[in-house]
Amino acid sequence: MLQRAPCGATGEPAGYAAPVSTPLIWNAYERASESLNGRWRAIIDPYDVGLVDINGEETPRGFFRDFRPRHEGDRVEYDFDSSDLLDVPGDWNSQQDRLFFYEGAVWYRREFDLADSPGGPGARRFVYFGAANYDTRVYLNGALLGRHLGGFGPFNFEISESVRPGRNVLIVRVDNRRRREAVPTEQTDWWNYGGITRDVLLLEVPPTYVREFRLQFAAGSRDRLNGFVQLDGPQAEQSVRLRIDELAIDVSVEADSSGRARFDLACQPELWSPSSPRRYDVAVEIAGDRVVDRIGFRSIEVADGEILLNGEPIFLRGISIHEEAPLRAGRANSPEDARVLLGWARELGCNMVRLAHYPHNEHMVRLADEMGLMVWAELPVYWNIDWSNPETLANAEDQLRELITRDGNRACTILWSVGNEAPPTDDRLRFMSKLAALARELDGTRLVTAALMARIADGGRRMILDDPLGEVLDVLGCNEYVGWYYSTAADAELVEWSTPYAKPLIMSEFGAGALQGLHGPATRRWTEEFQTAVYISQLRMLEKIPFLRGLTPWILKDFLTPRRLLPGIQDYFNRKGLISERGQKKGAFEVLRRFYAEKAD
Ligand code: GCB
Repeated sequence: MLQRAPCGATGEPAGYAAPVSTPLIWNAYERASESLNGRWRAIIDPYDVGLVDINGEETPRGFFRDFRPRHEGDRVEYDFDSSDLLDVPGDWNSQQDRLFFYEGAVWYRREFDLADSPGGPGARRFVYFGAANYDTRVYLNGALLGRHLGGFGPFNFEISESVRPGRNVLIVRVDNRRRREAVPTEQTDWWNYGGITRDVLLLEVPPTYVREFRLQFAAGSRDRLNGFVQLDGPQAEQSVRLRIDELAIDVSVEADSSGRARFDLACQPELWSPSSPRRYDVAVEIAGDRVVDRIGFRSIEVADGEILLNGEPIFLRGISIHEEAPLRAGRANSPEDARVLLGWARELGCNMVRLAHYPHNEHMVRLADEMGLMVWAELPVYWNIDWSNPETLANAEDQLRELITRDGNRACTILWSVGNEAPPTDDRLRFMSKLAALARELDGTRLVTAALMARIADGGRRMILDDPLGEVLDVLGCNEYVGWYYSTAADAELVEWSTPYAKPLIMSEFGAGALQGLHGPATRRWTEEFQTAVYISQLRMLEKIPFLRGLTPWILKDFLTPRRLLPGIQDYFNRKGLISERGQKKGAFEVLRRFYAEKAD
């Protein structure tokens, strides 16, 4: 969520619902750009000395000013030039031992020389962040550009007015302290990686440019493409040309005075599917700007309790994944990380991945699109959110907007999940229903889901999925841990499932913890055999659920979390991975792989 730069040098924004300062530029990687990735200077500032004085008031000596002593006797108690270096993109926790548990502020500095503008006079420039966790303030040449809240969404600021020829100083303060009112809130079961965790780009666009573009099948159709273009700039009212050469499409539409142009075309492209992830180069052209996106077209619907991909019932063979690097502790942030993670999912026989519990980086989604892996995308509306706080809702809504703006053209994304495992209170129902409604308003072409929890009845013999939120979802998700948090593995096979909703169910989580390489009887917790036994009986139980249409077990790989403290076993890792953090597969991987091989079409 973006906030307008308030008056004053640093000053606190008035509230979470403050207006957006610079609308998000879609498809940043396809623009003329310069990468600002690399080694940035960083000052670790646990007491916020760079922001406030001893009374907590805004300090006139804020670090964003990048002061240096003017003479020998001058007092300046920080110095970017001799400070540490941190990698961007990258979480700070995995870069220095002393930052492993750190939650607080870090000031980053990156200097850059403005290259000659290939776009010529009048070109507009933006600084774009794939994500930074969580509360980010961005300053250019000593002035605040604005602030962004949220750890997993892209954001950008226009710097056309403040950037100057020659040397420029970009200073970014990132604060990852957990807050009650934040999304996510204080408690999560994953590492609170702080820092500028995704790519940073300097974008250049013409004075009037294509800011956003969406093209997908119209809801319910496979022969009509529907979408819009949003122009930004002084010449917003002009002709917009849309070209898909491979489909012999070349049409022009007039944008209205707000820069909006709408498309509705009869067209029968080859369909995108896991077995044939066909995509087309789609070009949008206006006077002075041209952007290309590679887009696949498919339909996704529910009917009679089935999930229909391109009109055919499909069973979702999924796995849940955290955005953690495959072979080193830390946030995943590169195309290579995505290739390993999604390669493992493919090896498992998946046709779908659940990117839990927040929007993952764009490399991941683009690669899934290319590989033909369907995606469940999720908002970090997790556990005990501040449901009755309107600013928290506004924040969650903004995170949803960022996600849909970024990924609205990805055929792979079939499900928007508005959250995970929240208690069925009225406030939460209202909050998550609003998110579901917003998802539909912004994108009527995909399905809305959430990971719910079932009610345990008859001493564990019956599981009833009657969470009232089920009413507003297209697809039910459910997290259950029969055989791990309750009952035994053997009990799983006796459990009967029911729901009052005539809707398809994806079992969005089940699993058990095992330390890779630890062997013993199947009754001994933490052994691979224990985990395998849970998978075997879970899969038998799941086979008997008549409305089950998919599963995304928990989870592909062991991941860091401050909630898992058992020495020698967990050591801050959630051990429910099918693969260890060193990339070694556990026995249960093979159990699921075989199950999926049998289910494969
Ligand atoms: C859940 C949560 C997930 C946890 C998992 C666990 O239900 O959705 O984030 O990591 O259980 O391991 O307990």
